[in-house]
Amino acid sequence: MAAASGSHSAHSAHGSSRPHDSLTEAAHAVHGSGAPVVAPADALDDLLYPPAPRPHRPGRKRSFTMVAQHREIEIVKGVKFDAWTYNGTVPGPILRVTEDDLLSVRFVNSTEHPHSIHFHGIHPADMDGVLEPVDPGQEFLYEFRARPAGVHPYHCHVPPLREHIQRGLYGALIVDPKEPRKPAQELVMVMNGFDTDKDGENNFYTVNGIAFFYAKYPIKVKRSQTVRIYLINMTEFDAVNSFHLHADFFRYQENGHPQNPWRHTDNVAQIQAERGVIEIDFAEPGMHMFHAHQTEFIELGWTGFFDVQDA
Ligand SMILES: [Cu+2]
Repeated sequence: MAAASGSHSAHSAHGSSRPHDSLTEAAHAVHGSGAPVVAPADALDDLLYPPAPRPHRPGRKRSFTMVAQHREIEIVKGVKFDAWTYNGTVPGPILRVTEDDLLSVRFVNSTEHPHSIHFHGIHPADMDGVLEPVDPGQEFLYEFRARPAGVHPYHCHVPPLREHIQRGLYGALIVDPKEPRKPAQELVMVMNGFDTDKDGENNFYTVNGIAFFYAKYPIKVKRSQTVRIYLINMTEFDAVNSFHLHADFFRYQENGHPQNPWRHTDNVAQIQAERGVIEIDFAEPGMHMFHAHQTEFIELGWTGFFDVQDA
């Protein structure tokens, strides 16, 4: 299935009638030079760079508004997707709180379908976003104490769940631990796929919503400070997605839960809703590739570079 959708996607992505040319273009895109990205370099900043952490202060209230809204988004040059979004983007906004904050999320449904927000984590059952679908034009207030520390997905939980997720209703929630993590260059990466021809298989794979984005615009990091990535997989249709780093190793903590051990690797696989924290102390400067190690995903958009600088 992957090979068939792969060649088809590369074809439709570039509007060429000659598959051979399209595959050549895709091969260029893998290395950045020909990446068919129309968005400017800062287009994904709000989805890549999380807000700063705040010190632990039990009982502090953190209020957010999340609006479900339909929006046509562009996955790759010339390929549009009829998305269902939280606040207009796929993935939705990064929510960041500290353990024991009172997380208060006003959810407004501005679409014509019922939706909800289901947060992973520990909270009262009636705040779980499963048994309380929010009808069109209605709203709901989710309020609970944020725990446990880590990185968690949030997503719509209205059936058919597969449809509501693959359309784009998901995002990242960071819950900072009481004992703060050491300062780092922090990034959020939500891995996903897009079924742009509605055949039940993904045609493109991205990090943070735009195919090939970080191949065209490498992520600049300093070698002198740890790079910390909050990584979540929200890919529908495929059983697994993954993150592989070239030319170095990293440490990985499942769920970002402070009591979970770190393991050392250059490749991590996640099923849907699985997540974790990656920390990289780059040994060498230069361009370090990262991508899914389902290699068919690479030419369908899931590839990028860190530009590691010594300065
Ligand atoms: Cu929904």
